[in-house]
Amino acid sequence: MKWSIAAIAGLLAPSAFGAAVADKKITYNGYKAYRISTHHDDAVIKAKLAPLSPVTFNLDTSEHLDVAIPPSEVAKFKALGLDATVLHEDLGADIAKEAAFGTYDLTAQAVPSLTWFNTYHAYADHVTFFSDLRAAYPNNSELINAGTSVQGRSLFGIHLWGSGGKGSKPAVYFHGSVHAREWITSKVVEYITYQLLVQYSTDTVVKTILDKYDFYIIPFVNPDGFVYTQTTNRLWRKNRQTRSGSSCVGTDINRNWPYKWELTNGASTNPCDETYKGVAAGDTPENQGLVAFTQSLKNSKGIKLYIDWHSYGQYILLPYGYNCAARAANHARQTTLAQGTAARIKLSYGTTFTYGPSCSTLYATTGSSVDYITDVALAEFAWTIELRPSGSQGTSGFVLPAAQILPSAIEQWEGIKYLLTNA
Ligand code: 0X9
Ligand code: ZN
Repeated sequence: MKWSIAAIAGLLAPSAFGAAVADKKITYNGYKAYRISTHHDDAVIKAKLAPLSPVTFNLDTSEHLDVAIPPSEVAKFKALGLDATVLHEDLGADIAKEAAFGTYDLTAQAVPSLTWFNTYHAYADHVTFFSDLRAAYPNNSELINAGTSVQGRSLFGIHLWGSGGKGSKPAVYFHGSVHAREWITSKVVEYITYQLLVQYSTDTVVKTILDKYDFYIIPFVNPDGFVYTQTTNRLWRKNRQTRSGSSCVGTDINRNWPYKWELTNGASTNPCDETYKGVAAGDTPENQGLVAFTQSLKNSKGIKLYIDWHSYGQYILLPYGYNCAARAANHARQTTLAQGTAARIKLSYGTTFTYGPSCSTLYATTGSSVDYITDVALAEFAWTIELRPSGSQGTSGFVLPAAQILPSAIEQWEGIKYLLTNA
Protein backbone atom coordinates (compact mmCIF):
# COMPACT_ATOMS: atom_id res chain seq x y z
CA MET A 1 0.00 0.00 0.00
CA LYS A 2 1.32 3.41 -0.87
CA TRP A 3 0.53 6.23 1.52
CA SER A 4 0.96 9.89 0.97
CA ILE A 5 2.05 11.97 3.95
CA ALA A 6 -1.29 13.80 3.82
CA ALA A 7 -3.13 10.48 4.07
CA ILE A 8 -1.09 9.43 7.10
CA ALA A 9 -1.80 12.71 8.85
CA GLY A 10 -5.49 12.53 8.11
CA LEU A 11 -6.01 8.90 9.08
CA LEU A 12 -3.76 8.54 12.06
CA ALA A 13 -4.01 11.78 13.95
CA PRO A 14 -6.66 11.53 16.63
CA SER A 15 -8.84 14.57 16.03
CA ALA A 16 -8.23 16.09 19.44
CA PHE A 17 -4.59 16.49 18.46
CA GLY A 18 -5.19 17.86 15.00
CA ALA A 19 -3.22 20.97 15.85
CA ALA A 20 -0.01 19.02 16.30
CA VAL A 21 -0.02 17.60 12.80
CA ALA A 22 -0.90 20.99 11.36
CA ASP A 23 2.73 21.98 12.10
CA LYS A 24 4.37 22.80 8.82
CA LYS A 25 6.53 19.98 7.52
CA ILE A 26 10.26 20.62 7.77
CA THR A 27 11.75 19.41 4.50
CA TYR A 28 15.47 19.92 5.26
CA ASN A 29 15.83 20.73 1.57
CA GLY A 30 19.33 21.95 0.86
CA TYR A 31 20.61 21.16 4.37
CA LYS A 32 24.07 19.65 4.21
CA ALA A 33 25.01 17.21 6.96
CA TYR A 34 28.57 16.88 8.16
CA ARG A 35 30.61 14.81 10.56
CA ILE A 36 33.11 17.17 12.20
CA SER A 37 36.14 15.68 13.97
CA THR A 38 36.50 17.25 17.38
CA HIS A 39 40.05 16.02 18.01
CA HIS A 40 38.85 15.47 21.57
CA ASP A 41 37.99 19.10 22.09
CA ASP A 42 34.30 19.38 21.29
CA ALA A 43 33.93 22.65 23.23
CA VAL A 44 36.16 24.43 20.72
CA ILE A 45 34.10 23.15 17.78
CA LYS A 46 30.81 24.00 19.49
CA ALA A 47 32.06 27.54 20.11
CA LYS A 48 32.95 27.91 16.43
CA LEU A 49 29.48 26.70 15.45
CA ALA A 50 27.73 29.02 17.91
CA PRO A 51 26.97 31.80 15.38
CA LEU A 52 25.30 29.22 13.08
CA SER A 53 22.11 27.24 13.66
CA PRO A 54 23.15 23.62 13.16
CA VAL A 55 20.75 20.73 13.81
CA THR A 56 22.75 18.31 15.94
CA PHE A 57 22.44 14.52 15.63
CA ASN A 58 24.67 12.83 18.19
CA LEU A 59 24.85 13.18 21.97
CA ASP A 60 28.34 11.73 22.44
CA THR A 61 30.44 14.44 20.84
CA SER A 62 33.82 13.48 22.28
CA GLU A 63 35.18 12.34 18.89
CA HIS A 64 32.90 13.91 16.35
CA LEU A 65 29.92 16.17 15.98
CA ASP A 66 27.29 15.24 13.36
CA VAL A 67 25.30 18.28 12.25
CA ALA A 68 22.95 19.45 9.51
CA ILE A 69 23.66 22.99 8.29
CA PRO A 70 20.86 25.07 6.72
CA PRO A 71 21.46 26.06 3.07
CA SER A 72 21.88 29.73 3.94
CA GLU A 73 24.76 28.90 6.30
CA VAL A 74 26.69 26.34 4.24
CA ALA A 75 29.15 28.93 2.90
CA LYS A 76 29.79 30.27 6.41
CA PHE A 77 30.27 26.71 7.65
CA LYS A 78 32.83 25.97 4.94
CA ALA A 79 34.69 29.17 5.78
CA LEU A 80 35.26 27.83 9.30
CA GLY A 81 37.65 25.32 7.73
CA LEU A 82 36.76 22.49 10.13
CA ASP A 83 37.93 18.90 9.66
CA ALA A 84 34.65 17.52 8.32
CA THR A 85 33.25 14.86 5.98
CA VAL A 86 29.84 14.98 4.29
CA LEU A 87 27.06 12.72 5.66
CA HIS A 88 24.30 14.05 3.39
CA GLU A 89 24.91 16.27 0.35
CA ASP A 90 21.26 17.27 0.61
CA LEU A 91 19.52 15.94 3.70
CA GLY A 92 16.10 16.94 2.30
CA ALA A 93 16.69 14.94 -0.87
CA ASP A 94 17.74 11.87 1.14
CA ILE A 95 14.66 12.20 3.38
CA ALA A 96 12.45 12.46 0.29
CA LYS A 97 14.08 9.35 -1.20
CA GLU A 98 13.54 7.48 2.06
CA ALA A 99 9.87 8.54 2.21
CA ALA A 100 9.17 7.09 -1.25
CA PHE A 101 7.97 3.92 0.42
CA GLY A 102 7.45 2.01 -2.82
CA THR A 103 4.40 0.00 -3.70
CA TYR A 104 4.42 -2.94 -1.32
CA ASP A 105 0.94 -4.46 -1.28
CA LEU A 106 0.12 -5.81 2.17
CA THR A 107 -3.09 -7.35 0.90
CA ALA A 108 -1.37 -9.51 -1.73
CA GLN A 109 -0.59 -12.53 0.46
CA ALA A 110 -1.30 -13.90 3.91
CA VAL A 111 2.34 -13.85 5.05
CA PRO A 112 4.10 -10.62 4.10
CA SER A 113 7.00 -11.18 1.71
CA LEU A 114 10.68 -10.30 2.19
CA THR A 115 10.29 -7.35 -0.17
CA TRP A 116 8.61 -5.59 2.77
CA PHE A 117 12.17 -5.00 3.98
CA ASN A 118 13.28 -3.17 0.83
CA THR A 119 11.84 0.16 1.98
CA TYR A 120 10.62 2.06 5.03
CA HIS A 121 6.86 2.30 5.60
CA ALA A 122 4.09 4.46 6.97
CA TYR A 123 3.06 3.84 10.58
CA ALA A 124 -0.38 2.46 9.61
CA ASP A 125 1.28 -0.14 7.40
CA HIS A 126 3.55 -1.27 10.22
CA VAL A 127 0.45 -1.84 12.33
CA THR A 128 -1.06 -3.91 9.51
CA PHE A 129 2.18 -5.86 9.07
CA PHE A 130 2.01 -7.13 12.65
CA SER A 131 -1.67 -7.97 12.54
CA ASP A 132 -1.10 -9.85 9.26
CA LEU A 133 1.72 -11.85 10.85
CA ARG A 134 -0.45 -12.72 13.81
CA ALA A 135 -3.27 -13.82 11.51
CA ALA A 136 -0.86 -16.02 9.53
CA TYR A 137 0.55 -17.70 12.67
CA PRO A 138 -2.35 -17.87 15.15
CA ASN A 139 -0.87 -20.87 16.99
CA ASN A 140 2.37 -19.10 17.85
CA SER A 141 1.41 -15.46 18.27
CA GLU A 142 -1.00 -12.92 19.66
CA LEU A 143 -1.13 -9.13 19.57
CA ILE A 144 -0.46 -7.37 22.86
CA ASN A 145 -0.85 -3.85 24.20
CA ALA A 146 1.69 -2.39 26.63
CA GLY A 147 -0.02 0.94 27.18
CA THR A 148 -1.18 4.14 25.53
CA SER A 149 0.74 7.13 24.19
CA VAL A 150 0.16 10.81 24.95
CA GLN A 151 -2.00 11.12 21.85
CA GLY A 152 -3.89 7.91 22.52
CA ARG A 153 -2.11 5.41 20.29
CA SER A 154 -1.67 1.84 21.48
CA LEU A 155 1.82 0.68 22.44
CA PHE A 156 0.98 -2.45 20.52
CA GLY A 157 3.23 -5.44 20.18
CA ILE A 158 3.34 -9.13 19.40
CA HIS A 159 3.86 -12.08 21.72
CA LEU A 160 5.41 -15.23 20.25
CA TRP A 161 5.72 -18.69 21.76
CA GLY A 162 6.69 -22.23 20.82
CA SER A 163 5.77 -25.79 21.76
CA GLY A 164 5.44 -25.11 25.50
CA GLY A 165 2.39 -22.97 24.81
CA LYS A 166 1.61 -19.34 25.44
CA GLY A 167 3.36 -17.73 28.40
CA SER A 168 5.19 -20.85 29.58
CA LYS A 169 8.80 -19.68 29.24
CA PRO A 170 11.06 -16.78 30.35
CA ALA A 171 10.67 -13.59 28.37
CA VAL A 172 12.82 -12.21 25.59
CA TYR A 173 11.68 -8.62 25.47
CA PHE A 174 12.36 -6.05 22.72
CA HIS A 175 11.57 -2.34 22.45
CA GLY A 176 11.87 -0.51 19.12
CA SER A 177 11.63 3.15 18.16
CA VAL A 178 11.72 4.72 21.62
CA HIS A 179 13.52 7.50 19.79
CA ALA A 180 11.23 8.47 16.96
CA ARG A 181 13.84 9.23 14.31
CA GLU A 182 15.68 5.91 14.69
CA TRP A 183 13.65 4.28 11.91
CA ILE A 184 15.96 1.33 11.30
CA THR A 185 15.10 -0.07 14.75
CA SER A 186 11.49 -0.96 13.95
CA LYS A 187 12.56 -2.57 10.67
CA VAL A 188 15.15 -4.76 12.41
CA VAL A 189 12.70 -5.75 15.13
CA GLU A 190 10.12 -6.59 12.45
CA TYR A 191 12.61 -8.76 10.60
CA ILE A 192 13.51 -10.73 13.72
CA THR A 193 9.80 -11.26 14.49
CA TYR A 194 9.18 -12.32 10.91
CA GLN A 195 12.03 -14.85 10.81
CA LEU A 196 11.09 -16.36 14.18
CA LEU A 197 7.61 -17.13 12.87
CA VAL A 198 8.47 -18.02 9.28
CA GLN A 199 11.42 -20.28 10.12
CA TYR A 200 9.98 -21.94 13.23
CA SER A 201 8.74 -25.02 11.41
CA THR A 202 11.81 -25.51 9.19
CA ASP A 203 14.94 -24.35 11.06
CA THR A 204 16.10 -26.29 14.11
CA VAL A 205 17.97 -23.35 15.66
CA VAL A 206 14.88 -21.15 15.41
CA LYS A 207 12.66 -23.92 16.75
CA THR A 208 14.95 -24.42 19.74
CA ILE A 209 14.91 -20.69 20.52
CA LEU A 210 11.16 -20.20 20.21
CA ASP A 211 10.50 -23.36 22.21
CA LYS A 212 12.72 -22.00 24.98
CA TYR A 213 11.45 -18.41 25.28
CA ASP A 214 8.31 -16.33 25.01
CA PHE A 215 9.04 -13.22 22.93
CA TYR A 216 7.37 -9.91 23.72
CA ILE A 217 8.13 -7.45 20.95
CA ILE A 218 6.95 -3.84 21.03
CA PRO A 219 8.14 -2.28 17.76
CA PHE A 220 7.01 1.31 18.53
CA VAL A 221 7.22 2.35 22.17
CA ASN A 222 6.94 5.98 21.01
CA PRO A 223 4.27 5.84 18.30
CA ASP A 224 3.36 9.55 18.45
CA GLY A 225 6.96 10.53 17.90
CA PHE A 226 7.28 8.10 14.99
CA VAL A 227 4.16 9.47 13.31
CA TYR A 228 5.50 12.99 13.84
CA THR A 229 8.72 12.04 12.01
CA GLN A 230 6.53 11.05 9.06
CA THR A 231 4.21 14.04 9.08
CA THR A 232 6.37 16.90 10.23
CA ASN A 233 9.98 16.52 11.37
CA ARG A 234 12.08 13.52 10.33
CA LEU A 235 14.61 14.28 13.08
CA TRP A 236 12.16 14.24 16.03
CA ARG A 237 13.40 12.15 19.00
CA LYS A 238 11.14 12.49 22.07
CA ASN A 239 7.47 11.77 22.74
CA ARG A 240 4.85 14.49 22.01
CA GLN A 241 3.96 15.54 25.54
CA THR A 242 3.43 19.20 26.35
CA ARG A 243 4.42 20.69 29.71
CA SER A 244 2.93 23.67 31.47
CA GLY A 245 5.23 26.67 31.46
CA SER A 246 7.10 25.63 28.32
CA SER A 247 6.33 25.87 24.64
CA CYS A 248 8.80 23.06 23.94
CA VAL A 249 7.29 19.64 23.30
CA GLY A 250 8.52 16.20 24.23
CA THR A 251 10.07 14.12 26.99
CA ASP A 252 12.78 11.54 26.32
CA ILE A 253 11.11 8.25 27.29
CA ASN A 254 14.60 6.79 27.78
CA ARG A 255 15.25 9.30 30.58
CA ASN A 256 11.89 8.88 32.30
CA TRP A 257 12.05 5.37 33.82
CA PRO A 258 11.57 5.38 37.61
CA TYR A 259 15.05 4.17 38.54
CA LYS A 260 18.02 6.47 39.26
CA TRP A 261 15.84 9.15 37.62
CA GLU A 262 16.69 11.63 40.36
CA LEU A 263 20.46 11.59 39.73
CA THR A 264 21.98 14.56 37.94
CA ASN A 265 24.17 14.58 34.80
CA GLY A 266 22.53 11.82 32.79
CA ALA A 267 19.53 13.78 31.49
CA SER A 268 18.23 17.32 31.09
CA THR A 269 15.75 19.25 33.21
CA ASN A 270 15.12 21.67 30.32
CA PRO A 271 11.95 20.75 28.35
CA CYS A 272 13.57 22.13 25.20
CA ASP A 273 16.47 19.64 25.30
CA GLU A 274 16.60 16.31 23.48
CA THR A 275 17.21 14.41 26.73
CA TYR A 276 14.48 16.10 28.82
CA LYS A 277 13.66 13.76 31.71
CA GLY A 278 10.20 15.07 32.70
CA VAL A 279 9.04 16.66 35.95
CA ALA A 280 8.82 13.41 37.91
CA ALA A 281 10.03 9.85 37.46
CA GLY A 282 7.69 7.93 35.19
CA ASP A 283 5.48 10.90 34.31
CA THR A 284 5.07 10.02 30.63
CA PRO A 285 2.05 7.87 29.75
CA GLU A 286 4.31 5.72 27.56
CA ASN A 287 6.60 4.95 30.48
CA GLN A 288 3.68 4.17 32.79
CA GLY A 289 2.36 1.57 30.38
CA LEU A 290 5.80 0.10 29.81
CA VAL A 291 6.55 -0.14 33.53
CA ALA A 292 3.31 -2.01 34.22
CA PHE A 293 3.89 -4.32 31.28
CA THR A 294 7.52 -4.95 32.28
CA GLN A 295 6.39 -5.76 35.84
CA SER A 296 3.91 -8.29 34.48
CA LEU A 297 6.75 -10.06 32.63
CA LYS A 298 8.92 -9.98 35.74
CA ASN A 299 6.11 -11.45 37.83
CA SER A 300 5.23 -14.25 35.43
CA LYS A 301 8.25 -16.14 34.10
CA GLY A 302 10.90 -13.45 34.51
CA ILE A 303 12.98 -11.70 31.86
CA LYS A 304 15.90 -13.56 30.30
CA LEU A 305 16.92 -10.87 27.83
CA TYR A 306 15.85 -7.31 27.16
CA ILE A 307 17.06 -5.32 24.18
CA ASP A 308 16.30 -1.65 23.66
CA TRP A 309 16.94 -1.07 19.94
CA HIS A 310 18.39 2.31 18.98
CA SER A 311 20.47 3.94 16.27
CA TYR A 312 23.11 4.94 15.50
CA GLY A 313 26.74 4.12 16.23
CA GLN A 314 27.09 0.31 16.07
CA TYR A 315 27.34 -0.43 19.77
CA ILE A 316 26.23 -3.21 22.10
CA LEU A 317 25.79 -1.37 25.40
CA LEU A 318 25.62 -3.25 28.70
CA PRO A 319 24.47 -1.95 32.08
CA TYR A 320 24.75 0.63 33.49
CA GLY A 321 23.99 4.10 32.22
CA TYR A 322 23.66 5.88 35.57
CA ASN A 323 27.19 5.37 36.87
CA CYS A 324 30.36 4.70 34.90
CA ALA A 325 31.88 2.54 37.63
CA ALA A 326 28.81 0.37 38.31
CA ARG A 327 28.72 -3.13 36.80
CA ALA A 328 25.96 -5.72 36.57
CA ALA A 329 26.39 -8.66 38.98
CA ASN A 330 26.92 -10.95 35.96
CA HIS A 331 29.05 -8.42 34.06
CA ALA A 332 31.71 -10.92 32.98
CA ARG A 333 29.09 -13.20 31.48
CA GLN A 334 27.36 -10.28 29.72
CA THR A 335 30.69 -9.17 28.29
CA THR A 336 31.51 -12.63 26.97
CA LEU A 337 28.11 -12.86 25.30
CA ALA A 338 28.37 -9.35 23.84
CA GLN A 339 31.78 -10.19 22.43
CA GLY A 340 30.42 -13.38 20.85
CA THR A 341 27.36 -11.57 19.51
CA ALA A 342 29.50 -8.81 17.98
CA ALA A 343 31.72 -11.43 16.37
CA ARG A 344 28.69 -13.22 14.92
CA ILE A 345 27.19 -9.96 13.63
CA LYS A 346 30.47 -9.23 11.87
CA LEU A 347 30.41 -12.51 9.93
CA SER A 348 27.59 -11.39 7.62
CA TYR A 349 28.93 -8.13 6.17
CA GLY A 350 32.01 -7.26 8.22
CA THR A 351 30.09 -4.70 10.29
CA THR A 352 31.88 -3.86 13.53
CA PHE A 353 29.93 -3.43 16.79
CA THR A 354 31.77 -2.06 19.81
CA TYR A 355 30.61 -3.50 23.14
CA GLY A 356 30.93 -2.41 26.76
CA PRO A 357 29.08 -0.81 29.68
CA SER A 358 26.84 1.98 28.49
CA CYS A 359 28.10 4.85 30.64
CA SER A 360 31.81 4.21 30.21
CA THR A 361 31.48 3.36 26.49
CA LEU A 362 29.11 6.21 25.46
CA TYR A 363 27.89 8.61 28.15
CA ALA A 364 25.86 8.71 31.36
CA THR A 365 22.09 8.25 31.18
CA THR A 366 19.67 8.42 34.11
CA GLY A 367 16.16 6.97 34.05
CA SER A 368 17.04 4.63 31.19
CA SER A 369 15.16 1.44 30.37
CA VAL A 370 18.19 -0.81 30.65
CA ASP A 371 19.01 0.27 34.20
CA TYR A 372 15.40 -0.17 35.33
CA ILE A 373 15.04 -3.54 33.64
CA THR A 374 18.35 -4.76 35.09
CA ASP A 375 17.88 -3.70 38.70
CA VAL A 376 14.11 -3.46 39.17
CA ALA A 377 12.74 -5.98 36.66
CA LEU A 378 15.74 -8.26 37.32
CA ALA A 379 16.43 -9.25 33.73
CA GLU A 380 19.39 -11.59 33.36
CA PHE A 381 20.68 -9.60 30.38
CA ALA A 382 19.61 -6.07 29.42
CA TRP A 383 21.27 -4.34 26.49
CA THR A 384 20.98 -1.34 24.26
CA ILE A 385 21.92 -2.04 20.65
CA GLU A 386 22.79 1.00 18.55
CA LEU A 387 22.33 -0.05 14.92
CA ARG A 388 23.95 1.23 11.71
CA PRO A 389 25.53 3.45 10.64
CA SER A 390 28.85 3.55 12.43
CA GLY A 391 29.75 6.29 14.85
CA SER A 392 33.14 6.68 13.22
CA GLN A 393 33.11 5.49 9.60
CA GLY A 394 29.40 6.07 8.91
CA THR A 395 28.23 7.93 5.85
CA SER A 396 24.74 8.85 7.06
CA GLY A 397 22.92 9.05 10.39
CA PHE A 398 19.28 8.48 11.33
CA VAL A 399 18.35 8.61 7.63
CA LEU A 400 19.93 5.28 6.76
CA PRO A 401 19.50 4.39 3.06
CA ALA A 402 16.75 1.81 2.50
CA ALA A 403 19.28 -0.46 0.79
CA GLN A 404 20.79 -1.02 4.25
CA ILE A 405 17.57 -2.22 5.90
CA LEU A 406 18.00 -5.88 4.92
CA PRO A 407 21.74 -6.09 5.65
CA SER A 408 21.16 -4.42 9.05
CA ALA A 409 18.35 -6.86 9.80
CA ILE A 410 20.21 -9.96 8.61
CA GLU A 411 23.33 -9.26 10.67
CA GLN A 412 21.23 -8.64 13.80
CA TRP A 413 19.18 -11.78 13.21
CA GLU A 414 22.42 -13.77 13.10
CA GLY A 415 23.56 -12.05 16.31
CA ILE A 416 20.28 -12.80 18.10
CA LYS A 417 20.33 -16.47 17.11
CA TYR A 418 23.87 -16.71 18.47
CA LEU A 419 22.98 -14.88 21.67
CA LEU A 420 19.87 -16.93 22.46
CA THR A 421 21.61 -20.19 21.64
CA ASN A 422 24.46 -19.37 24.00
CA ALA A 423 22.82 -17.33 26.77
O1 0X9 B 1 20.93 8.27 24.72
C1 0X9 B 1 20.26 7.25 24.57
O2 0X9 B 1 19.14 7.12 25.07
C2 0X9 B 1 20.82 6.10 23.75
N1 0X9 B 1 21.55 6.59 22.62
S1 0X9 B 1 20.80 7.38 21.39
O3 0X9 B 1 21.81 8.01 20.59
N2 0X9 B 1 20.06 6.33 20.45
O4 0X9 B 1 19.85 8.30 21.94
C3 0X9 B 1 21.75 5.27 24.59
C4 0X9 B 1 21.15 4.74 25.87
C5 0X9 B 1 22.08 3.86 26.60
N3 0X9 B 1 21.76 3.83 28.01
C6 0X9 B 1 21.81 2.70 28.74
N4 0X9 B 1 22.08 1.57 28.15
N5 0X9 B 1 21.58 2.76 30.02
ZN1 ZN C 1 18.04 6.21 20.65
